[in-house]
Amino acid sequence: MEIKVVKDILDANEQIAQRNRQLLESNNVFAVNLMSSPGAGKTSLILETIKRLKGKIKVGVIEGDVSSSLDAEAVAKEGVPVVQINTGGGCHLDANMVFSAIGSVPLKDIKLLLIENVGNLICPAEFDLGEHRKVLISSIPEGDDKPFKYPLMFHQADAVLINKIDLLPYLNFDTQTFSRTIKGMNEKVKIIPISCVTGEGIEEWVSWLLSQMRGGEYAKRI
Ligand SMILES: Nc1nc2c(ncn2[C@@H]2O[C@H](COP(=O)(O)OP(=O)(O)OP(=O)(O)O)[C@@H](O)[C@H]2O)c(=O)[nH]1
Ligand SMILES: [Mg+2]
Repeated sequence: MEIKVVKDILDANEQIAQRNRQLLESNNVFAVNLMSSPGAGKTSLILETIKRLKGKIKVGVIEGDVSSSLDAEAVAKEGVPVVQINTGGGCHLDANMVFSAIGSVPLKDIKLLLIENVGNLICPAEFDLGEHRKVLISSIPEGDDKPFKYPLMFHQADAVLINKIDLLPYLNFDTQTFSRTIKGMNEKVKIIPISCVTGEGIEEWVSWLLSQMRGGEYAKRI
């Protein structure tokens, strides 16, 4: 019986996620679900991405956190529309939370919606939000064994960004083995080493993001 309940929840989530996707597409908005453990660099990446796309593509942001609006305040300073979702203890965003927030996002004015999920490598992988791409940020201080411990997240990601590579000289992290392990689980995944502090790799990330948007049916309108 318990298994059935879980399945019902995920089925209901999937239906709302599809509705979110249709709503986004009818407004020509491309959505990215950014996932990582706490502190891996989701907000830092959002801020870097906004800076690089300034004057090129209008961005909106949905910030998911258990509590506080600190990340949303940092994003708002960049002058982009941002909506905060507080899950009140929940360890992930779900499609219904995003549906509630989307109503406050000016979809007609933006082309790209960045959704910062709650910092957690487990539950966010289970819940489709209606996004077009899932991006996982895995950072050097977390260690290179994470694909073995949280396989679903690595298996589902369209891209894995290896963040904080400026710290490589100080920590034991084997980037090549890490990348090889991920490719073994998910052969189509794009892997980009980045640093939100030095800016290394951010250009490549933004190029990949734009290529994904341009590959979609809304491409010509971007
Ligand atoms: N050295 C280094 N520090 C970084 C880098 N990116 C982010 N940080 C730092 O890591 C800390 C956490 O970064 P955030 O961007 O807040 O991480 P987050 O994933 O949004 O964190 P939560 O929202 O709490 O889950 C901050 O102190 C950042 O300055 C990086 O590339 N290198
Ligand atoms: Mg954050």
